[in-house]
Amino acid sequence: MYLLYGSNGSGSASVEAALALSGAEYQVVQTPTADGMHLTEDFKAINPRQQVPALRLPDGSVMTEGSAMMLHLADAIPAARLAPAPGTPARAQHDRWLVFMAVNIYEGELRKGYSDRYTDDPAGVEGVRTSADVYVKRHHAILEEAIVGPFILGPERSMADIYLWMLAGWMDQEWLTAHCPKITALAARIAQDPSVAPIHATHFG
Ligand SMILES: N[C@@H](CCC(=O)N[C@@H](CS)C(=O)NCC(=O)O)C(=O)O
Repeated sequence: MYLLYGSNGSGSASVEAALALSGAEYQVVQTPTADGMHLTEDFKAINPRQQVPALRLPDGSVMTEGSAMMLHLADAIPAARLAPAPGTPARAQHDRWLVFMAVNIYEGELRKGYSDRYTDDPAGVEGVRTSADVYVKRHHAILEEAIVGPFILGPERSMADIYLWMLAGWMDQEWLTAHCPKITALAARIAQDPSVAPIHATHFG
């Protein structure tokens, strides 16, 4: 049994969708960041960084970093076929784009959402937010160009697509529809999957 420490609208959405699509046995331990549940001593013992998601594996060990969880689940549950086989060129591209999204787009979203943490100057907060917004959009545009279609790598859905569905959900939908039609369509396909639809409603409804 996997235990996913998560919060609605957070980076736990992609891991929850990955667990559901993998057919894994799992439970979500609600850790709402809006209520400060990630700041408790109990949660600090689970993730010293005091962020969600955190994932407790069936052996009791804990991992953090949502993108690493996606890669781990792909390899731990290969029957779900949510990533190309390890060591193949296709897998290299899969991992490339997943990490691209984690270190650029997710990171940029944090600068948008927690702008005050990125400057000591109160007058600079809005500038951090607006430059992060431009940065996130620029990286969506790069990804848009790279999508083979209908999914990132071609006809097969992968963990990278599930991750992109989450990031797309955080975007201004009007901007995304106008500038990134491939991402918009891909995210809609993931959202409409019967296993993901209730998770989509919980995180983005
Ligand atoms: N690098 C981490 C980032 C996790 C993260 O920033 N989570 C946010 C929610 S999306 C969080 O817990 N924020 C609460 C806080 O930082 O106070 C990952 O990719 O999983």
